[in-house]
Order: sequence, then C-alpha cells, then structure tokens
Amino acid sequence: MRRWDIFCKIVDNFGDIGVCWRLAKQLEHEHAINVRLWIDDLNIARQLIAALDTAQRVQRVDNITIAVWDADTSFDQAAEVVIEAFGCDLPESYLTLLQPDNIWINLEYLSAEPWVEGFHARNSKRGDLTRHFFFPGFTRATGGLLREHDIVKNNQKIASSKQLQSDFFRQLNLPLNDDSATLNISLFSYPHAPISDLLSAMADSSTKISCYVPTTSILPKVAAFFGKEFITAGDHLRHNNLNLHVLPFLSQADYDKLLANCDVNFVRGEDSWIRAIWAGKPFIWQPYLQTEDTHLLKLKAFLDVFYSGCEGAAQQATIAMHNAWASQQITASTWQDYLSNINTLKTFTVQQTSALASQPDLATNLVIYIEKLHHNKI
Ligand code: TRH
Repeated sequence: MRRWDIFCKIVDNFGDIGVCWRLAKQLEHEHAINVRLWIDDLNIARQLIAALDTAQRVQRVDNITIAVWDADTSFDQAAEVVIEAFGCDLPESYLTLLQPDNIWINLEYLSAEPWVEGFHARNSKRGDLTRHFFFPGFTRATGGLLREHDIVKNNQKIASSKQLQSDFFRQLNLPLNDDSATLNISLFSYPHAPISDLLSAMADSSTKISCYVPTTSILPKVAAFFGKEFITAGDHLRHNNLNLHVLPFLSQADYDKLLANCDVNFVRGEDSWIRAIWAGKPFIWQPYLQTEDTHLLKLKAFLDVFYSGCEGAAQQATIAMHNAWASQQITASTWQDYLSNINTLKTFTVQQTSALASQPDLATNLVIYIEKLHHNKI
C-alpha cells in the first residue's frame, strides 16, 4: 500500500501541520510512500513549509504532493490509505470514493494517559467502511512517537561538538556562548504562561542565562518584561543575569538544532514536546490549554510516566517547575530549586531519551499496522 492521503485541518497554532508535515516527510523519505497532503490553510502551513507557494492549489515540495482542501476541492480518486489527522472529519465527497479495502486511519492526539493503550488500534464502523484509531504514545502498546531514524544521533553530535554549536549560532548571527557557567535556554510557550515571572526569576538568579526566543505570539509579553512596546527578531535584551535573544521563527530543522544546542528547553503542545525529548536535554513542557483542566491531567500522566525513575529531589523539582509553569505561578525559589537539580535531570533525560528511542517510531508502527490490516492479520 504505497499511495497515502493525509488530511490536515489547522485548528490553531502549528501542531496540526507540524505533526502532519513531519509524518508526511518521514513516510516519503524513510518508507518510500507516495504521500498527498491535503491542507485547509496554506497561509499558516507556509510558516512551517517555507517552500509552499500559497497561490498554487497543487504542488510538490520535498517529493510530497501538497493540495488545497477547501469547499472547491474535488476528489477524483481515494488513495489506498487515508490518514485523517486528529479527527479532522474527511470531506463527504471523499468518503463516497472510499471502498471497504481502502484503509482509513484516524491519527489521534498524543497523551501519556494510561487509557491510551486500551484505545489504540480499536475501530468503529461507518456503513461498510472501517475507521481505525491510531494513538501515539510512550509505551510499546501504543502507536509510539514520531522520530526520524537519525534525529537522536544528529542531536548527540551537536551536543558534543563545539564546532557544530558555533556554526549554528553563527548562522543565526549570534556569538557562541563559550562560558560554561552560562546556561542556554530556549523558550517556546503559550502566551498565558507566567513569562514575566520566569524571566524575572532568571534575571535575579545567580546563574547566568542566555535565553533564545523564536518569534511567536509570546513576544509582546517578553517585550513588556523589558519595558518595551515592541521587540523583533535580531533584538538582544539584558536584565541582570539574563541575556535574551529574539530569533526569527525557525524552520523545523533549525528548531531541532536550537533544542540540541540548549541546556534547558521550554516547549509546548505536541510536536515541540517530543522534539525536546529527542534533543536529550532537560525540558519544561506546557500542555495545550483545555477546558476543565484536562491539560493538567495530561501533564500529570506524562510526569508520572517520564520521571517515575528519577531521583527524589530532582523529580520533585521538575514536577514543581512543570506545575508552576502550567498553573501560572512561578516563583524564584521554584526556578532556583530546578536549577540546583539540573545536572541530575540532564543525566536522567539522556537515559529516558535513549530508552524511548529504542522503541519503534510512530511512522514505522503505522506502516506495519497498515500492512497487517491489508493482509487481514489484525
Ligand atoms: O503550536 P502548538 O501549540 O500546537 C498545538 C498542539 O499540537 C496541540 O496539541 C493542538 O491541539 C493544537 O496545536 C491545535 O505546539 P506544537 O505541537 O509544539 O507545534 C509547534 C510546531 O512549530 C512544531 O512542529 C515545532 C515548530 N516550530 C518551528 O518549526 N520553528 C520554531 O521556531 C518554533 C518555535 C516551533
């Protein structure tokens, strides 16, 4: 089954297209799958797929066919496999083209909650069609995590090479931070995070910090902390022990490199969360805000899964930091306590990265799962 369609609806932010584009690339590059990616909003997608021409309805980028999915789209044929990303609802006109032997997968959102194992690979019927539910996850009983085959190795090379580090920072017009006492930190979060409190804790701590902030919707909050109305990529700001560098919004590949170059990464949502794990550096994850505090349940489930084997004080410090970040109540002592445990967390994260990287990745699991469905082995 070599012809796949992926449908991506951009709800908000970059996670939907970030995951779909990454999956499409990996299926094409590592599994020789012929992918057609249907996207409902090329303008937002262009932020992640810089080569996209928003005037074209159908185009090839990186060997992948990208097509506009809107009210004017007409479908002539369904692919052998169709991936409906995050329950985005396939268009009726496409559904009518599907036959029982087409394989229809709903790729779900990632969660570390224990119920995921029981729901992964279940299905539901719609007439004579079957919709299969594929859940990403952190255990072998789930669909796994998106991971290109060389990403962990590439990140390790960066982490151990001063040359690669200085090449990266030079490319961003930034000096290499040669002072081993200064911590490099990347910051990507939702604007409701307690950004001002965090920057204040960083500035006033005894540890020198270089903080790298790609351009996203948090810039007004960062600007306000420094008493400015407006900041932009290329700006460097300083307050006490904090040096902050505003970066452009990076390509996915450069964002991966930034994470590998930093000592601590603040990440959010779904895709950057997993990239932080492959970077093998301590990270603080901010889950996507949901009603009834569901995101806090997701956070707790992840902290339970990821840090259960971590030594006591470091475990408490990272849990406290995550909870403070997610519930908007950072204090200087939470941050200081986290920094005091950073070496333990560094060693622990490297171990967890290699444990998770020893499991099969999501794209490979998906290909195997679909082959089994095709041969009626499930
Ligand atoms: O943008 P997000 O908040 O996406 C969210 C989540 O996926 C959430 O689960 C979903 O419900 C919601 O979207 C609709 O965060 P995420 O998932 O980390 O996606 C960000 C993408 O942007 C990721 O692919 C990394 C990429 N990125 C860059 O390519 N360059 C950058 O400079 C930065 C900061 C991010």
